[in-house]
Amino acid sequence: MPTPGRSFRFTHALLREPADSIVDGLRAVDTGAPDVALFRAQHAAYRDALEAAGLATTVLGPLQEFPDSVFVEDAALCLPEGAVVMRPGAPTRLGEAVMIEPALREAFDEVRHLPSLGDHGHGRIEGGDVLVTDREILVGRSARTNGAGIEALREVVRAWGYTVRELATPPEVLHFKTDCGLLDGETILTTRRLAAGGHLDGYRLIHVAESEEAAANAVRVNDVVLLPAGYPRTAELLNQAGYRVVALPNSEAAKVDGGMSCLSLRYCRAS
Ligand code: CIR
Repeated sequence: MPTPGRSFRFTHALLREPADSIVDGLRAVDTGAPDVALFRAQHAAYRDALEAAGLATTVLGPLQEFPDSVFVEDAALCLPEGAVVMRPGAPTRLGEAVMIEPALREAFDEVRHLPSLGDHGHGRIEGGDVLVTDREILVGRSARTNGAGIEALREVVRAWGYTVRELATPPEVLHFKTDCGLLDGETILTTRRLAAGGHLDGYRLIHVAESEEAAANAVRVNDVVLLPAGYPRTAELLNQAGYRVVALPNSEAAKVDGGMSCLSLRYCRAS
């Protein structure tokens, strides 16, 4: 029987300092380059919030050659049993997985790679498409994550007792978790477009307020929910539902399609 709360109770987090090259980060719509100094300040506030939530943080040095490497969540999946190195679907991000592995080896006794399966060859999968709940691992197929990547992850985590369920990320959405976030073991914050497929049935769903879709990439960390600032009606909905919301400025990460979950890898370690 899995430990209740294992999907949102953490002791540690791994982050990476934004590099100056973040101005060249991938983005679906160009609304201007992030201001690097402001990005660093917002990143520091995010780290402070994780520490205030009880996590010990490690911040890795910036990687100038990988503009999007501040978004560490896409390069790995951290589970209580060990870490899995992802294989990002964005060609400019593939090397990030190699670069994060030494830090994973420091933090985990076990670090696994995705196998290459039969005719499928190397799959592609990014952590932003993976939502771990207390009972299963949901993975949204997307422009970055394909069926072979999902199969490979299934293969790796089966031995740890996890079930992987493949869902669909709406085509206009970058990652599955761009549009949803775990609130507790049974509850998911979601946009209506993500929930429309009915795939999240069985969970208690809280929908973000109308026109506040970008609030969906929230992340539950111990007793608080980190929410991007600027979405007051969603924050109020969560407050009313009994969650303790910490709203964090995210304007610069948002310019390159980043939200609350992608800026850290959260995990549990005994010491
Ligand atoms: C990208 O397009 O890959 C980055 N600019 C943003 C990644 C955000 N990651 C995430 O939501 N997990």
